[in-house]
This record gives sequence, structure tokens and C-alpha cells, in this order.
Amino acid sequence: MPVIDSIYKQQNLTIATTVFALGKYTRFIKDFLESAEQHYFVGFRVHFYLFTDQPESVPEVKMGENRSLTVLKVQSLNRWQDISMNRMEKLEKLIENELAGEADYVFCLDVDTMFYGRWGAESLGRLVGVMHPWLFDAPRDQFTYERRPESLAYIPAGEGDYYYAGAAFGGTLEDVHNLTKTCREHLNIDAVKSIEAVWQEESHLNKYFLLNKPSKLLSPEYMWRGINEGAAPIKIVRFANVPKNYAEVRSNA
Ligand code: 5GW
Ligand code: MN
Repeated sequence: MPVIDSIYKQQNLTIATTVFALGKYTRFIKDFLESAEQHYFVGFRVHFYLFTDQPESVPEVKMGENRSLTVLKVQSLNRWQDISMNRMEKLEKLIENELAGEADYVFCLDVDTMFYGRWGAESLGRLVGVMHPWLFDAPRDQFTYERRPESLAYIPAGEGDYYYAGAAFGGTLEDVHNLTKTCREHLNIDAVKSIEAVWQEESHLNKYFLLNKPSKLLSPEYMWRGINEGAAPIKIVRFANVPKNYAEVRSNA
């Protein structure tokens, strides 16, 4: 076990991890969970919370010692924008109703992903963000922040130091609760005003991180473009998108 893991291990931590798989995204669950068993917080107590509209389609995955999976049924959503909006709300309520006293840290991860290298205690922090794999080396004026002042996700030109990935964030229960509550409220207020931020919850996450700077910033090793996308700029691919046929997986959504 790497030294940093053995040091944190003494704290007897529980890492809650939420993942959403609705509609055709249930096909990603197996590889996500099996690769997590190989690479993600190995040796720690890890509790996955899988939100899905089709609990019956969740595959049997053999979990290691001190690792568990809870499947939570959620209603099917027809608009994909609602799926992303819903993630913040579901995570907010999970922290309030289930995680208090049960977990120390929580991460929220996209399901159309796989682990390829270790992800361990070095990633823990009060509030954790990941640099977006396509924009970490882009000049600030190319960041795809929401630029319309009417949205609560608005970030003026010249501001913001990183563009963060919406596909992976985390931290302590308290900090992630504040993040999800704020983003959920802002998504709702925008919706009432009939404005939808350009990258939905990712835009609101970026605004939140502008005002509440993450205490830990992870490199794009923790959310890479894909295993077959040149990884020269990074040292090791730890977690990456898996290829998906957008037209196909997103039909009916
Ligand atoms: C469906 C249509 C368009 C966009 C997203 C969806 C969708 C997302 C869905 O039908 N079901 C679903 O479970 N999701 C969840 O939202 C998955 O956890 C997914 O990883 C996450 C973000 O959506 P992605 O992965 O399609 O977004 P990108 O920006 O990573 O491509
Ligand atoms: Mn994704």
C-alpha cells in the first residue's frame, strides 16, 4: 500500500461515492464498478450509491472486503438536462439523509468512465475539483464558462483560474453538501427564469468553485479524455471517459 494510503488508513475512513446510470447509461455500470474494485481507494471502506431508473439491470459485481454497493431507484427522466440537474439534488439529499455519520468523504463521478490506474488518499480534501481534460492547457478566454450575466453561473471574462470537470468532484460531507445545495438552488432559479447554463451543472460547478476555491485541485490524470486519447501531457491515466456513441446512448433522453 502506498505510504499516503497507509497514513490515511489509520483514520478508518469511509469514502461514499455516488454514480448515476439512467436510460442507456446502465451499460456502463459493470466496467465502472469492476475497474473501481481494481484501482479506486483499494484497502479503504468504500460505499457506492448507484442511482438508476432500472435497478433490475444492475449487474452482479463482486465487491471486495469493506466495499459495498447500494442501488437507489430514481424516476426516469425524459430530458437529459433534468438528469444533470437531478444529480445535484439527489446528492444533496443523500448527504442529508444517509451519509451523515456513515461517511467521511463523498465523490460524485460520471458512469461513462473507467479506472485504469490507482486513485487513493492523495485525492482527499475538504473540497476537491479536477481540471477538465480538454481545457486544462487552454488559455482562460477559451474556458467554456457561462458568459450570459442573466445566469447565476455567469463568470465575467478575465476571471476564473481553471475550468473544472463536472464528471468528478468531491470532498467532505459538509463542503459537498454546501456545493450541491448551492448548485441545485442556482439551477432552479435559472430554470424559473428560463435560462439554462451552457454546460448545465458543470457551469454552476465552475461558478461555485470560482467563489469557493477547491482546497485540492486534481490534475486531469483523475479525469482523462479517454484511454486511447494521447496522454502525453500527463504521467498516468487514472480515470478516463470510455468511448460512447452519443447518438445511440442519448436517444430517448
Ligand atoms: C443523456 C443524454 C444526454 C446527456 C446525458 C445523458 C445521460 C446522463 C443519461 O441518459 N443517463 C445518465 O445516467 N446520465 C448521467 O449523467 C451519467 O452518470 C453520465 O455519466 C452523466 C453525465 O452525462 P454524460 O456522461 O453523457 O456527459 P459528458 O459531458 O461526460 O459526455
Ligand atoms: Mn460522462
